[in-house]
Amino acid sequence: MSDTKFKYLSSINVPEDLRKLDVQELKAVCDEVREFLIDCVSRTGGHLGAGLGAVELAVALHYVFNTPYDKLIWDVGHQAYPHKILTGRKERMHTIRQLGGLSGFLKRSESEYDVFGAGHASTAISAALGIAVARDLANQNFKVVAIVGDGSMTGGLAYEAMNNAGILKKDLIVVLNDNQMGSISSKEPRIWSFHHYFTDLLVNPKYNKLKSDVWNLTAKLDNWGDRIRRIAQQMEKGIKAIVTPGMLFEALSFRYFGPINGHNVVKLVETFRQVKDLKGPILIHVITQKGKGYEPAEREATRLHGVTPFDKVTGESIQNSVPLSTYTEIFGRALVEICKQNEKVVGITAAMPDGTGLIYLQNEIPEKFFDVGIAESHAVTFASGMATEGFIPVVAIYSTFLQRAFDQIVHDCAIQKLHVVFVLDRAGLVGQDGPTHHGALDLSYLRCIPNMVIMAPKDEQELRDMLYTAIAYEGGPIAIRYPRGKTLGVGIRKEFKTLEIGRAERLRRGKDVAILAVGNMVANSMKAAELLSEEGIEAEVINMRFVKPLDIDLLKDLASRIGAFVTVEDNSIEGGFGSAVLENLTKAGISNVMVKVHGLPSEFVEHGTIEELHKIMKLDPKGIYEVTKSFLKTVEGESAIHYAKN
Ligand SMILES: Cc1ncc(C[n+]2csc(CCOP(=O)(O)OP(=O)(O)O)c2C)c(N)n1
Repeated sequence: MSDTKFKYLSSINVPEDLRKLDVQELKAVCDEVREFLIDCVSRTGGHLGAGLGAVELAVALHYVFNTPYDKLIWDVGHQAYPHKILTGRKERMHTIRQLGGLSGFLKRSESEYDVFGAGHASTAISAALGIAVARDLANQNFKVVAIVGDGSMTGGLAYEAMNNAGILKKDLIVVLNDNQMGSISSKEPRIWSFHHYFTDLLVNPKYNKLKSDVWNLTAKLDNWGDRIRRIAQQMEKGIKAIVTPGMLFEALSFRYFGPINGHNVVKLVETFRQVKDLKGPILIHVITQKGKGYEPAEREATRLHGVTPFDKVTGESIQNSVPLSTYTEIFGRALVEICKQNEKVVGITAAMPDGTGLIYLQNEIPEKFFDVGIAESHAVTFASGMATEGFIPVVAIYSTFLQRAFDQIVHDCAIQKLHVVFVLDRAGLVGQDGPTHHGALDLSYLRCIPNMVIMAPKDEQELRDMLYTAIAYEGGPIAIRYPRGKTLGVGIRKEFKTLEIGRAERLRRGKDVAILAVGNMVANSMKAAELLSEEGIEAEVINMRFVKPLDIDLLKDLASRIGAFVTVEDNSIEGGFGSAVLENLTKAGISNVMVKVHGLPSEFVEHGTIEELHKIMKLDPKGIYEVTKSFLKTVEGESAIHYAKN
């Protein structure tokens, strides 16, 4: 780090160094943090806009509070890059989100300043309250501060925590970082309705007329006028207090301060100093701008929310290859086509219209599009309600975020056999976002739910057909899971085709081993089969298509011909597709097959590129080939004997 470019930052290694500065120097520190952040992220990629909006907050919080003794709990963690820069990690920022490097979110094992791990939204107030209660039980006296975005305030968990905090009356500060952008949407990112309430009322003509009527009246009352004006001023304050979000928070027993300009670091310091020692739950409402201080990110907050490496001057991505289309895009466009044919179909997202591809529906048929906020559980119950009225909701949620809605899937949807289509993008390993975001569990958590059908397409054509099939299916809930990223480029047929539920597809004939694969593991397994074939091992490769119900007829046929199966999935092997195969074989009384279940281990996989992680997990073609080969060496039976002889 250059001492001339970063005069202050070069000597700030931990917050203690920051606290030695004069408050008037903090603005310059903020400028340097911002510059450094843009420098780093332009090279590494990662989350940009949210961090830029939270620079002054991070500086002021670490300046006023005695961290790490006092505890800062950041929600989500995507806005915490400035916090990382100030807490001993600036020299490693160039490694962020890379294999072996810093995490893009918060991680307790990474730093004592990361008080609570995160990646998913709306958890900070609950965690902070737990920490405050533990503090009091242990007779300690540190401060606890939760920093939460307005987007995260669309998640019900935040209100559950505030309600509980109001009852427990613990000393706890919540900083509401309100940039009026909660949805990752290039069209309508404003989803926190309480914010509208606040601004609407202050510009409401009735409220303003009442104000001026009272004022005009008092002007006519000579001697009494001044006194009444004073009373009127009090009244106005009262009215404001009643009609601002203060009302909501105060009803929950939080003392409300704000709104405060979140980019005025001196003002923030002043405010934090004032409230620091107050008793009970406090809410400080801070107004910020996403992307603050970097023109491209201010202008295009959604595009520059999370980025690949980019040109600092233009803000444009520096990846120059022409991208193949993504599964997200294929799904988004197919849904629009289907919605045009079937008026009952609607699309639902939980604050991720761009990420899930529902943005196409929002652009083309907005009345069929619903962004419910960061509220996955609500999304599922909301969809279930619509389904009772004969609509066909397509709920598009990332695999990792749908974990939030498990009981809603069970209780509100599956028990009632409601026809809701679940579309799980980012299934499998997602790469740089790491363990909080990998979609490693969906096959396990969906498979155990009665009435559920689960599909995984091998390519983009099959994704379209599966969506069509899911919408035509009337038997209850049905899910499609597919990976992050580019499609195979197989080209797509214009018409949709209905697939037979529970029927697999044989892609390659073989006699030595059957590789049963799901989703994006099918293509890798086909390549593995070619590698095996070069060594004289002939693998039969099956595209399973359905993880539930499984194609049991096919399993029986395979078992009659081949003695060794390898199942391949990018889901945890516990409770996933391989487990399904084992269970179904047992149920069918088939015991003459040796099965190798290959997938993700029962551990949280760290971050890295998808290619790196697949390689490490042996889910790339070479890995699948190696796993199959070494499995065959240990298997007894005809195919193994065949292999051993060769
Ligand atoms: C449970 C969950 N759903 C969705 C997301 C994806 N996500 C990451 S940041 C974000 C927006 C958060 O809004 P806010 O807290 O206001 O932060 P901002 O990005 O506006 O600074 C969303 C929806 C998530 N992290 N967690």
